Amino acid sequence: MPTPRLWSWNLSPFAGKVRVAFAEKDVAIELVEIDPRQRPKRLRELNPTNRVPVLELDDRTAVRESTAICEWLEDTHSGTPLWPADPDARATARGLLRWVDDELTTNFFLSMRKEAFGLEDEDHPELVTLLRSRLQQRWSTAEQLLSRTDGPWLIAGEAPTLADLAAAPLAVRLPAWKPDLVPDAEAFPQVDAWLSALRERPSSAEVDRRGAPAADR
Ligand SMILES: N[C@@H](CCC(=O)N[C@@H](CS)C(=O)NCC(=O)O)C(=O)O
Repeated sequence: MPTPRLWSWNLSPFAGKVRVAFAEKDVAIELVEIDPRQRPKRLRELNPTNRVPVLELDDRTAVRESTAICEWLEDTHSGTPLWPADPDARATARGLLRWVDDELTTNFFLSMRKEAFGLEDEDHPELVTLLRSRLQQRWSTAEQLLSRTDGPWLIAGEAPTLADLAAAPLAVRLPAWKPDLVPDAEAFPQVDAWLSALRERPSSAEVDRRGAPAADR
């Protein structure tokens, strides 16, 4: 199988989630870095939404959406499983992954993007503050979810599942970009342990990884 090509942006948490998953699985990818302000024409050909990540498999096949790309990775490669083997645990993990993406990752990274690139005309003027307060409100739910296992992962077991790995970009970026938003370790000890465990994995280095600029291709 030729090395798959991942269209990526190093600041994208969804591209970061895919890079982390490939590293956990020990599968090589060719990384193409986009500049979100000047997206290459080829990106829209591969993905009409013009978003990253996109996995280009060959001239005619591209997989869009970070979770779909990770599912493809799991289905096509052996090695460390990204999902639990048990169907009940697997379904639970899929639901938790969705929650991490929608409630943790999106609230934080959208607030950063809106702060950096500015609000759209239709956005609420306090959108950045709203998104951050939504994130703060989610820590107690995260604490409850993590308290159901012996830790540090969302599903009981030695290794993280994709539901955990999806939070790696948040675990790395939150203390680096907005230390004041890091959940209080005394109030949320399980969340603190979870984010630390993600940061300690070698795969967390992928959060910062940049590819070769798309313009060079
Ligand atoms: N649900 C998508 C989200 C992808 C996404 O929002 N990508 C962002 C970067 S983090 C993007 O390319 N946004 C461009 C835009 O919204 O115009 C996934 O999981 O892949």
